[in-house]
Amino acid sequence: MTEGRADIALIGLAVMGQNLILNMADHGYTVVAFNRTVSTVDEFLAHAAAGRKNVLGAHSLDAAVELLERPRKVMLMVKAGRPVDDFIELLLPHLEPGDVIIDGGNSHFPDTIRRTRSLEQQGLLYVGTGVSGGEEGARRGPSLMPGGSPEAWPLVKDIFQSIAAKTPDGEPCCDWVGEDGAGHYVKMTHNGIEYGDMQLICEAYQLLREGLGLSVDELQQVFAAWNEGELDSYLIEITAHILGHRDEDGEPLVDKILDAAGQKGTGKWTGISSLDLGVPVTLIAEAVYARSLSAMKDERVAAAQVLTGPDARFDGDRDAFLEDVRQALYAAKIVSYTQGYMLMREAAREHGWHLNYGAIALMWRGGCIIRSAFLGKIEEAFDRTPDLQNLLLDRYFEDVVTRCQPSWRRVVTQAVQLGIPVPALSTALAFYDGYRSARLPANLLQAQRDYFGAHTYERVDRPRGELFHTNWTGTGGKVASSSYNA
Ligand code: 2AM
Repeated sequence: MTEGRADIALIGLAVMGQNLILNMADHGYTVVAFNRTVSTVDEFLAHAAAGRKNVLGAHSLDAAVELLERPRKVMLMVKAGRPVDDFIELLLPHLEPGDVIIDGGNSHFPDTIRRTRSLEQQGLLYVGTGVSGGEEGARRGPSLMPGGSPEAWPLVKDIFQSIAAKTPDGEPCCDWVGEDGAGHYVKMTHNGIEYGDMQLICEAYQLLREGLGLSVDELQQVFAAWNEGELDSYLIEITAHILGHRDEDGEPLVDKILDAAGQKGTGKWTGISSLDLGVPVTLIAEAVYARSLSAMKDERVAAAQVLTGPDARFDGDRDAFLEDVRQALYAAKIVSYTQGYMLMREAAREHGWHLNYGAIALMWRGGCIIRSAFLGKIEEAFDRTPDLQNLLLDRYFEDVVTRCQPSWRRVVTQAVQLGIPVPALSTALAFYDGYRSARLPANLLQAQRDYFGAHTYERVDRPRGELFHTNWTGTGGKVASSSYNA
């Protein structure tokens, strides 16, 4: 290979990085591989990439960059945080204006905003891309969510869209997301939604297990059947597989797994961002808290000895309840995605991103963990109404929640009576009821705030923006009901 002939360099040869290289090579691109621990480069070439003429190893950054055609494209698949900044620093002396650095790690979006600005000031282009689908996705087709310098998109588009997963219609699950940190923000939101989807499935599982008393085998059949209908998704599919998996002694493995969940932080970031932006993304937040509560295993075991609740089994129509749970799950899922989209819309406003919401659904349609038939419905909704303000107001979703609503209410009611926690299913319903309320009790809240802190309030019979204060106690000086404009 002569100088300047490779299409892209990829730094970071953990499994994700290696698989992306092999995926790119499968699609005819010539890729340079480099890693901090250089011996990994040789191992990769000798084994996983053995015999591939279009995978080149480099033993230094200098050598890696030398092999690239211009403008150069260098993709980082290293640990998020400091290592990304360190590699950018190391790369800078070897690059020139117009070259592109791509970060495919799970970086927090504020870091991507900062890096894009800093590199653009130096004449370089930067892409922060979400990569979802795990190791298998990286190898066979991930969902890719690139954002950053818009001028970089035409330079990486072919490679990205070739290696990305494809929808059932053959469209690539990769499109330009938006400016600076938009790609990593959308990936973060994807992960938050993933937390929510998983929690909803777990609540359905527990209701059926504890409430209905279904066996693991029966549950396996229920989830397999659900996967044939509108809930058709990767997460429901793997749940059915998990429930069918036996331990070495022939017992269901799921029963032997400790009920204390871990997390890596992207769900938490979504929750924090929602609080920062003032968007009620309640379902994802509950999903994060549900993991936190699960992790308090020892405390729960001790509390279970002391605290009591109903000890009831569901004694109604089992088949009807099963169908109720399925419908509740679908309705709550719609609320979760509605909240996720509300969050992205507000983040776009805050950061000046021009997000294409239909394209985001398309990117999530295949390759990633939340892939589902349902995302096709979201894409259709944005096709129908590109500036759709809220998913719940799309005619398809409105119809579904109307249809599922009686079941959803029965399930939440039953869960409360049985004492089975369903934080995600119930917060979704509370959100739905709040969102469709023309009047909420915040009038009283505003009165309380004005009472103790003179925070003022607006009136229903006066224009918005006109503020009033009442001297509620009649003491404390001469504060008449004054009004002024904010
Ligand atoms: P390594 O093989 O030399 O450890 C995933 O961990 C990838 O990120 C690996 O390629 C790893 O390189 C790289 N990585 C982890 N921490 C790093 C650091 N502090 N600096 C550079 N690369 C790092």
